[in-house]
Amino acid sequence: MERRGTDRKLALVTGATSGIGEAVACKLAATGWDLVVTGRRADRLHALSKELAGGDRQVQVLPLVFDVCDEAATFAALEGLDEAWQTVDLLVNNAGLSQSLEPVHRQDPADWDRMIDTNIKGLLRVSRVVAPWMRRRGIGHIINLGSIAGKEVYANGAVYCATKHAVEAITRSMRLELNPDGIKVGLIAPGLVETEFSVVRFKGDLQRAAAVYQGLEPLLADDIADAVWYMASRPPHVHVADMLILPAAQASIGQITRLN
Ligand code: NDP
Ligand code: 8X3
Repeated sequence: MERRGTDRKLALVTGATSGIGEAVACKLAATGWDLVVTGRRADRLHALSKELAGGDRQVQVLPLVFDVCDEAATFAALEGLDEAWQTVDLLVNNAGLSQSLEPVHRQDPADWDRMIDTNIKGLLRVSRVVAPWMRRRGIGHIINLGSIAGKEVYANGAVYCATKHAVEAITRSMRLELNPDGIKVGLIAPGLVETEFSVVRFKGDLQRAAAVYQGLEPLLADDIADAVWYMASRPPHVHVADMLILPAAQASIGQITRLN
C-alpha cells in the first residue's frame, strides 16, 4: 500500500490485535498519526486497520501480519516496507505474553522459550530493523512495554519476570546507544491491566483469568494508551524516560487490596 504525503507522524505498534497495543493504535489514530500495526491474527489486524483508516484526519493504516518469534518473517515484513512507511517516528514495542504460572522446577520449558523469544528477542528483532531507519533521519522515539514484573518478582513468575527485567535493561542500554542519534528510548511499566493477557497466560482458562482481577478495579488498556500518548507527545527537549503505572489498589507486585 502506498503512503501518501509525509506531513503526518508515523507510529509502528507491535501486538495491535488486542489489549494495550490495540488501544495505543486507536489513541494514536484519533490524534492524527499514521500507523503500521502488527500481530499474528490477520483477521483482527485487518478489521482494526479498516476501522482506523480514513476518518476526519484521513490517517493511513498498514497492517503487517507476522510472528515476532520468526526472525526471517519479522525482518522480511519490515524490510519489505516502502521508504515512505519506513519513516517511523514512534516504535511501540508492545507484543508480549506470559505463559503459565508455575515454579521453575515444574514449568514447561516450551513456556520459557515462548516468553523469552517473544518478549525479549521479538523486541530486539523489531528494534534492529527500525532503529537504523530512525538513525538515518536523526529523530525517533522507541517506547518499550515493560512491567512491574520488570522491577519486582513473584513466585511462579520467574521467567516472565526475567523477560521484563531484560526489557528494562535493554531499554536503558538502547537509551545510551541511541541518545547521540537524537532518539528517545522510554519504558512504560504497568501493573495489572485487564486485557487478554491472563487468558493467554492460563491458555484459555477464562475463570482463572477473571480471578486475577477480582475484587479490584484494574487498569484498562486505554489507561496505558494515554501514557504512551503522553510520553510520545512531549516537546522535543523533554524525555519522559520511565513510567510505572499501577491500579490504585496495587501497592506492589504482590500487595493488592481486594474487596471481597
Ligand atoms: P494481550 O494478550 O491483550 O495482547 C498481546 C499482544 O501481543 C497481542 O496483540 C498479540 O497479537 C501480540 N503478540 C503476542 N505474541 C506475539 C508474537 N509471537 N508475534 C506477534 N505478536 C504477538 O496482552 P496485553 O495487551 O496486556 O500485553 C501487551 C504488553 O503489555 C505485553 O508486552 C505484556 O507483557 C505487557 N504488560 C501487560 C500487563 C497486563 O497486566 N496486561 C502488565 C504489564 C505489562 P497476536 O496474538 O495476534 O499475535
Ligand atoms: C503483567 C503484570 O503482575 O501479571 O506484566 O506480571 S503481572
